[in-house]
Amino acid sequence: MKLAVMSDFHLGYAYNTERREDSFIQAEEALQKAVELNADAILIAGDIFDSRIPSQDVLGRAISIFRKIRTPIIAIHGTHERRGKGLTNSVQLLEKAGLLKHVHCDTTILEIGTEKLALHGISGVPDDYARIVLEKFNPEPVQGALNILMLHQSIEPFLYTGQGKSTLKLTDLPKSFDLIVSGHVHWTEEKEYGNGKFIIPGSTVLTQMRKIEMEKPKGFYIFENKNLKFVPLETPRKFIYKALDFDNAKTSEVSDKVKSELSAIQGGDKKPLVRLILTGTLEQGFTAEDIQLGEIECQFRDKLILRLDKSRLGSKEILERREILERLKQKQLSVDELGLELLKKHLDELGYKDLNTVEKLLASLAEGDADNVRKLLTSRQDIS
Ligand SMILES: [Mn+2]
Repeated sequence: MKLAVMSDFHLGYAYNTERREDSFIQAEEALQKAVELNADAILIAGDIFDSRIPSQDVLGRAISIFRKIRTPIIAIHGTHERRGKGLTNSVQLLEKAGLLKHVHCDTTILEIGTEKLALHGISGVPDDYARIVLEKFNPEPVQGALNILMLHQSIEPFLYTGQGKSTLKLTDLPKSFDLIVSGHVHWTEEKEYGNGKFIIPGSTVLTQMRKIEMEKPKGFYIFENKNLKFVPLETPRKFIYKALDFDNAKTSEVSDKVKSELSAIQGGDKKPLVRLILTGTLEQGFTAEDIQLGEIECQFRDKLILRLDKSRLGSKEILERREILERLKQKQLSVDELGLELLKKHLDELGYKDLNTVEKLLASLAEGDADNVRKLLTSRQDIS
């Protein structure tokens, strides 16, 4: 039995931009390649569509692509397609059209020649419920069949959401399956797990532009005789991710460096995707807004698709201030404590070093005692 395992087509992604064709071209390449490689069935681990309610154009194009595939397809829906109870989602719609088999908290058996595939599927659920849903479904391998569990979740350590303590960990997953597949994460991962293997096929289209996606190509897996083979796609655009760090730089220095980096990029027959992250400090008094990037974007518009992030670039004072706020946010201080920290920082710059005075000041401010505030500020007994 030869299976093609893929995920996260995100059909309709960036539909109002020059990248509108990418998701369709790349999904079609994956499906067609699976057919060319004589896959007996194709498994799709969710997020076939990019939006919950795809437009009729997007749905129409998806139907055209799936209609050409004569190989059985089994799919779960992902986080992007999930709708409320009783409402039909877009993957169920494809099932109603006879284009694939949709599975959620269920096991479907497919007989291929003399062999049997038992596909146990859990569609995407909010991460906080993932463990409960898995425990409730509690899939058991079917005797005499190839057993595959397919889900669409954040799984530690591959993606940690940081929200909720109930995020699924790899070790929460049952160990008795031949293969466990998860969608949701957009880059590929492959690991021995329990009696079989665990894989993340990754997306077929680049949506998040993470650095790891530059290192790992887009594609899908072929699973045959319990062996995995990754099949890379040929149609995706080249992706370049680069961080440029500056130290007390002039704005002209930044724009010159950006221009020279962009000039050095070799295009292919498709415009490459370039994500440039500018970090570090500018000379005093300047902010990232002072750098004329519009002109640069114009200059390279015909050569590449640029996403420029300058939110982490600024003068030392501004970055320091932002850092204080970030630290305070992380500490989750009360409003009083937060006020005290900020006031302490500002008074420190003015030369007030005594914590006692600062606390008195804050208390007076909170009580609206302007006279005492004035008195404390004018006495300046503790000035260093
Ligand atoms: Mn996705």
